Amino acid sequence: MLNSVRRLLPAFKPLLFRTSLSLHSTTAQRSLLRPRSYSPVTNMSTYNTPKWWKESVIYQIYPSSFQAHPGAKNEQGVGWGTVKGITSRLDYLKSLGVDIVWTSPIYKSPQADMGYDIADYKDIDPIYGSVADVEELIAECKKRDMRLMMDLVVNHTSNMHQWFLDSRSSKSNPKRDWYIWKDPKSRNEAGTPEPPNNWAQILGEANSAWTYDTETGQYYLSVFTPDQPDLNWENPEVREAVWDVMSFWLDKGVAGFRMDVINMISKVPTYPEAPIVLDPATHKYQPGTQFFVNGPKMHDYMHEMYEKVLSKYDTITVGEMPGVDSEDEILRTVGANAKELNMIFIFALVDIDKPNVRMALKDWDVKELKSIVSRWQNVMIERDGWNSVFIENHDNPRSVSRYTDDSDEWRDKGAKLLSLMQTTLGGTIFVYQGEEIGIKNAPMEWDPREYKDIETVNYWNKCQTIYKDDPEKLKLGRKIIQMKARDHARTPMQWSSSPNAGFCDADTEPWMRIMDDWKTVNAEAQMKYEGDELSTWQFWQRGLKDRKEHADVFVYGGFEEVNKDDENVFGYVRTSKEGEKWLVVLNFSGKEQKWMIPTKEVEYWACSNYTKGRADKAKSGELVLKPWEGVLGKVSG
Ligand code: TEU
Repeated sequence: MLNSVRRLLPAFKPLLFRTSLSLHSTTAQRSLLRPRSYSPVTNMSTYNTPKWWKESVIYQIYPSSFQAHPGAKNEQGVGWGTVKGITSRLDYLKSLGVDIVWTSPIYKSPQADMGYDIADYKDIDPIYGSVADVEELIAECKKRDMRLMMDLVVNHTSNMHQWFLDSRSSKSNPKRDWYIWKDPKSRNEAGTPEPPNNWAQILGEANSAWTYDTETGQYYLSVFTPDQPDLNWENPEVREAVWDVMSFWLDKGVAGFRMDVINMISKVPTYPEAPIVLDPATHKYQPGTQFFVNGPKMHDYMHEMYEKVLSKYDTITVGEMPGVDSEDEILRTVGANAKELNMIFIFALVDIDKPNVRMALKDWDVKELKSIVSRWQNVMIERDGWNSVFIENHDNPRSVSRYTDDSDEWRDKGAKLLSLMQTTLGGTIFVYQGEEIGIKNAPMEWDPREYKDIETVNYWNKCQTIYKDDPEKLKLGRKIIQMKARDHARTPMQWSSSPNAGFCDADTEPWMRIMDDWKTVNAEAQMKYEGDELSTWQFWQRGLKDRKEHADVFVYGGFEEVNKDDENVFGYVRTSKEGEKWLVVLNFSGKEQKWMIPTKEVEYWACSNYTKGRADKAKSGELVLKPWEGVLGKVSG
């Protein structure tokens, strides 16, 4: 599949320009890293001090697509997931091994960006339910010894938030300074204004990050879309308002927050022009991320948040932090004594195929994947930080399609291989809705109009305008959508072979097309599957259970990558403080591989993605791995 894309790539140069501040670690950067082989957890470190938020299993719910309760429809009469629907599935989540449910935003919102545009932080959107429903969800979680984590989206609000409506109403409104307003850079002869700088919108890269307001003759900054004006964090009233929102939900008993683009809250105050990295013939506006990712005052704001709110509660906090690669910078947030956040989402792995904009392609290989994973495992152990372990979320394509082979022949093996990797890595583990049954990307045959996400809609509109006379580029545009669109993660959950996959009522059309394979690929079928090997769901359940039972090793243990130079196989040893050792060997290729066992004797191979129980394989010397095979072996001390 990748090969056909590679052939098309040279025709599509503009998207391959590199940013001066690369969002990935380049070869040059990587060579500066200290060579790392074995990272034991030292006595000085608090890395392996047990904490509930370290060993919890978190499951991310994309609420519109998870479960509609009976009779639930949105205003357009289509099936839409609800809070009551989530509550009805808590037993399912419990049986998978989940401790914390994180739901993407369910607050009041016009849904321009699926709830990441919030119009009232203290209310729930009626399409999802009510505050009382959330209180019930919290209580039902508690009964099962589970917790609820909310999404906190405070880099920006909706343009329909009362704060913004007030702010835009006049230049003298007391809320004017709650957002970032600037005069036009210039006006042409006809009086048409030019935005204050050339920054591009993130979810519509052909457009400006600034939106003009004709009433007051100024632009406001809206780095994602015009519907999402950026809050002005320089203003202390804004920060107080955010602390108030956080306390509101923490007082209701939520466990903590996943914080949306929390590293974008501080902008370089001079708002400089972005360097030209995309072809200016087709892209008038350029990525300005380097001027608002980990900006000058970010850590001041994070400390204030900690002091004013987080230090008063026992919370779980996860910052979404795209575009930052510096270890020092990341440790300033997640270091044990940083007094900022418990952990962040580092984007390196999910950006492995990203050049300078997300809707584009970049080649990658298994060695790169290995080095990214090993690097962050080692960094956090050596520098007393903490990792989040994830490869899917609502902004990314499906992992089985992206990192393995999603054909009928290999899909289950691939999904289980990725499960084995994640359940044996150090840090707090995140499972994304549908990942546990190996949902894959929608196929090429889906018309681009099936995609609902504003990013894809804007991207496809742009392709159709810019490349209207170039069928090859349009074809590549479609391919990019098939490989990268965020909607792959947003198709409704496949619960069973009942109508609409059990997602919504039989006589209600789901808000988004369900994957065509739901009759065979669904949670119910996989939970009761009986065969020579475990289903993907059962494999996840097993992995999460083993991880908990051996938390000393898999959550808190040391990490050592082995046979580093192998181009296809990722091998590593995890070791507990007491010396319990496990070897993980993952064949990231569709071919049989021979691999030398580097450790002493393997006592037994506890699991494989090809078997139900123990695997019968060589215990020393040469190990033969089948395509996409992953094995976990107990190593003698
Ligand atoms: O995403 C921020 C982000 O930078 C990306 O993951 C984003 O999806 C990608 O850059 C698009 O090319 C967060 C949310 O997770 C996402 O769903 C929202 O759209 C975005 O913030 C704005 O709130």
